[in-house]
Amino acid sequence: MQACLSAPGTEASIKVAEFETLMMNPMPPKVVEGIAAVSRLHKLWEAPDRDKALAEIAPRIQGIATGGGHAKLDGAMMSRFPNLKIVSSFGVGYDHIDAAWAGQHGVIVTNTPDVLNDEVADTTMGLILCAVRQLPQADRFVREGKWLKGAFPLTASLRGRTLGILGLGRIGVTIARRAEAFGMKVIYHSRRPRHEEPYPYFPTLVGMARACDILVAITPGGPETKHLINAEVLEALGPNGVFINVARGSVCDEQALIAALRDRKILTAGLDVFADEPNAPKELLEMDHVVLLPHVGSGTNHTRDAMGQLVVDNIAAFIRNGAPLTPVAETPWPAAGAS
Ligand code: NAP
Ligand code: 8YV
Repeated sequence: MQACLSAPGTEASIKVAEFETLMMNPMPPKVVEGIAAVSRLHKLWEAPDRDKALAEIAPRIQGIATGGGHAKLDGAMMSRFPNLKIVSSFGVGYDHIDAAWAGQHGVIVTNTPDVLNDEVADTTMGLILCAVRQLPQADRFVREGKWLKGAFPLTASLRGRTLGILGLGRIGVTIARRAEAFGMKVIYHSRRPRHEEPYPYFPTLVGMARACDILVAITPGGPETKHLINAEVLEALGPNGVFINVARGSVCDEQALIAALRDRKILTAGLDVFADEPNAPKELLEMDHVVLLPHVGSGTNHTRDAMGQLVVDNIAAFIRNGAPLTPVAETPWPAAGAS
């Protein structure tokens, strides 16, 4: 590539062939190939001495591609790259990146919103059905030969149940539409009401927990949402209540959840995310009445390809004209005040 394209919003125009991108850990092969096609890609994991390689290339790095496994990218790490302009992250949640630091230091952070809404909403409905109807347990019942000795016990039902959504954002709304099709009533809590949506808004989470039967968490992670789901909320959900977490493990106080499940303060839980992935707490592993998934909300070939494409497209668009496609709220583009 010979082009020397103007890059508004950056200090100078960027020669495409000179744009250097760092990938610290392996990403899906299509992302690796895509970024290598639009810039000079450094695969840090292939370097025999990572620290030495980083010290040598750091001044030339303008882009970082990251994601998968949620390796932390904090201010201390980003400050090692004096010419860093863009961090393109795989996944819509970016609680593993210090986006506030990036915003204050002129670094754009991009994520992969919208392309995964349907997949994550499908997984959520699957998890709700599995938890309420105890489908994985029923599968185990057949495999273990228990059906030969008697019928599987009757379970709870979705009939007449109200779904409470914590975080009626892009994915939350997509879940709400599916829940309506299942005949469920939908209510929600977030910091602000969404007046364009038809669902009743609850200004407090405890208030919503009291009014719903199945509580789905689908907010971002990070300090602002840490342990929103606590003992009080679970108590309010009640003994027939079902808790579903497809947000981040940090949103739920896992010890409070374990106690609520053990003491039958809630009926069951379906969890796709955990505080210390890939470790799930031993107490949960030992409970037969909960359903545990290994963070597979968006985990299909179709959707991971779409997410990967957006990681590549953000870097390519930035190189082409300085305008990333999906910057996060902390690093808006054009920057506030830019003409
Ligand atoms: P989004 O459109 O930004 O929606 C986030 C929602 O959370 C908004 O409704 C927001 O409303 C609400 N919220 C934020 N902070 C809150 C707080 N402190 N208290 C109450 N509500 C709060 O994001 P999205 O695209 O739907 O994604 C949501 C999250 O889902 C991601 O950040 C990620 O953590 C998780 N996720 C998980 C998987 C998985 O595989 N399990 C896959 C994709 C995404 P207000 O701003 O009005 O409060
Ligand atoms: C991904 C997710 O599995 O988008 C998110 O926020 O949690 C999932 O879609 C994850 O980001 C990939 O590491």
